[in-house]
Amino acid sequence: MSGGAAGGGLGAGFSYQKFVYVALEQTRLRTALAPHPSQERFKFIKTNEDNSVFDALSFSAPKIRLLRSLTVEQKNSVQVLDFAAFSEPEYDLPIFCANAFTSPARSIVVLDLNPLFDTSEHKDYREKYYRNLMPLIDKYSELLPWGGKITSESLRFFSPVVIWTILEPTEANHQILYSAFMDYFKVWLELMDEAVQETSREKIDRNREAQHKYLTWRAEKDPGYPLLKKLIGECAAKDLVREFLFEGVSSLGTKSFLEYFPEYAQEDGTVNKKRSMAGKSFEARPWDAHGQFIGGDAGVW
Ligand code: BLA
Repeated sequence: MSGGAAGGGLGAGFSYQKFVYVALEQTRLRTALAPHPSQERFKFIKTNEDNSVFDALSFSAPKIRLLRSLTVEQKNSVQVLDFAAFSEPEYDLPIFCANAFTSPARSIVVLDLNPLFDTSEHKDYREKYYRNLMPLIDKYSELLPWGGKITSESLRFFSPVVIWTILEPTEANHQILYSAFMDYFKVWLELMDEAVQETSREKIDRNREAQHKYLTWRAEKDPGYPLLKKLIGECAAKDLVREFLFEGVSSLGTKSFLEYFPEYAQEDGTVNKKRSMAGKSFEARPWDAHGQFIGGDAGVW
């Protein structure tokens, strides 16, 4: 394929708006989306740079606690997509996670149904949600190959069907990404449709805490944060992260980051600012075709 539309040869010219638009359209075919309270607050995000545009949308629906999307577009340079969906704690649904950072040099992509519970430890959870999804990985493993070494801590938030890839930002790759994004999102919508409400208080509490742990991790360590800080300033970036992107971090639970991730504690009791304590690893995809983790000890915490 050639480099795309006239003048659009740079990958960073490709927009993620269509991804969001079509995903919302697909969602509305199945359920009734209502604006989430955070949507009004984050409608207009003031940026430090004239050429960058933020677009933030958030909704809830029956079974869906929060479905939110953020795109950032900088003319002819950077394009960002951060799209996620979280169920109500009455369901143990995986968290839909689509993150793409595209510059003229490359696209860094994570697309996954992030498990609520670590799939190496919780084999029942792996069987329940991922056993039937392994064909997704067969479909995309050549077109969207494993992106190489990655922050080790990230692995425990990933599922055996995660797409972690670094791509040349061509139009062809953008199309492949679009197709993978839609496939994964439709799977999530199907799981959502089929999900049966949990009635055991204990299980609901467990789901809620697992989601809170995930939100706590991402609100503190998300790789997008430095760029957000640069574009909108530290205060606004913190607010966006805690009250929009990972909304729920202040309300779904009371445990602190260090209670969940004590390995980040410094002697004076503050959180180590390093993104990773364990460093990068996993040169190759650490799951086999059946979704068994084959990455050795480094991935098991
Ligand atoms: C890089 N983003 C990365 C990397 C990953 C992710 C794995 C590669 C570096 C690394 O190994 O950490 C994404 N990591 C994730 C996701 C999870 C995770 C989704 O653990 C979920 C559990 N990326 C964004 C947004 C921005 C962004 C919104 O999603 C900017 C607003 C930027 N990501 C971004 C940039 C890099 C990056 C600039 C490269 C710089 C770096 O590696 O720090």
